[in-house]
Amino acid sequence: MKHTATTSSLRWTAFAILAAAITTFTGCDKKSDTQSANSQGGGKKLTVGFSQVGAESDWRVAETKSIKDEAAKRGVELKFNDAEGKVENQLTAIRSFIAQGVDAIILAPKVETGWEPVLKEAKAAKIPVILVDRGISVSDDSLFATLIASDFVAEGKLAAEWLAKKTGGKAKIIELEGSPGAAPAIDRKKGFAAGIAAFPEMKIIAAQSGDFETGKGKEVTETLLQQHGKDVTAIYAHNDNMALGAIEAIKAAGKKPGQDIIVLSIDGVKSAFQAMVKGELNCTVECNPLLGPAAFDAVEKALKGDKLDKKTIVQDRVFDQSSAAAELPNRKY
Ligand code: GYE
Repeated sequence: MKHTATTSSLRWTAFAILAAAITTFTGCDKKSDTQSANSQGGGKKLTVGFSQVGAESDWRVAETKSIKDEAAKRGVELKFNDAEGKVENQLTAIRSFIAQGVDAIILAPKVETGWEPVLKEAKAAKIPVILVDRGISVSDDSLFATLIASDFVAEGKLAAEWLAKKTGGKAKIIELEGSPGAAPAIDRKKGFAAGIAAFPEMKIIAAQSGDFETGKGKEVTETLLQQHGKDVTAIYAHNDNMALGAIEAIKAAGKKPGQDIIVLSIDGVKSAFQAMVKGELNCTVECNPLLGPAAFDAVEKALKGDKLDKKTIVQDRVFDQSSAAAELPNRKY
């Protein structure tokens, strides 16, 4: 998504001017712009709870930082919970945010299912929930205000298209999947499968979850290379961190990552660009984690009662070794 600091501050200024005008019109005490913008009527500082999955990848660390930085910039009090990869911890965190009476909740849900009861509790308490980065499946979409995320099916397709072009439509692929039940794992698999469907000589010969982590990506690749090492020509990982782990495993097996085996993944974190510059990673499809500004814009709109789109799609790009060196200095995460 093209959400620059400039657009953000323009909107901010417009909002502050509007708030000041309303204050003057209603004859209330004049407050500073910041107080006005943060107040929900009474000059009260906004309190927002953020339930984060964990810190399993560089992407997620960047997302956490973006949300924390944006809260600080806007003078919002952020209650942050790191669920350490456990859905139960996310449910507990959300219930605790509700009990504390936060103004809004930002949720990065680990998996797609199981959210209805807790979201109903938030709705009953009139606390808007903004979903960031991963979608959920619920029967009633009024249970969340909006979802701000990338199109993971499209990302998987872009990865498949890049690989088809690179290999002339011929590859024996190991797929390193993300966390079971997570939207990006489900959709990146779906998109990739759709992308290679037109190429009968592109086959996934093994697929296993590496839970979006470097260490697990390495472990799983080691095992799969022992079983399929002679055949594998490409490894497609649902995120960069697992690809970086796979690169280590390929080296340990005495092969050259990026040459003997093509490695491609999704996210576009700095370490992936470094690996492309070294010639070890071939391609990464960007997935922008800098969701803080859009998340807090959505919080403010939801609290004002403005209508929000149910989904905001973040725009992503494809990078490979031909564009990596030029792009590396521009990477923000
Ligand atoms: O690709 C991965 C992370 O939900 C889009 O989760 C996110 C994914 C991201 O751990 O690195």
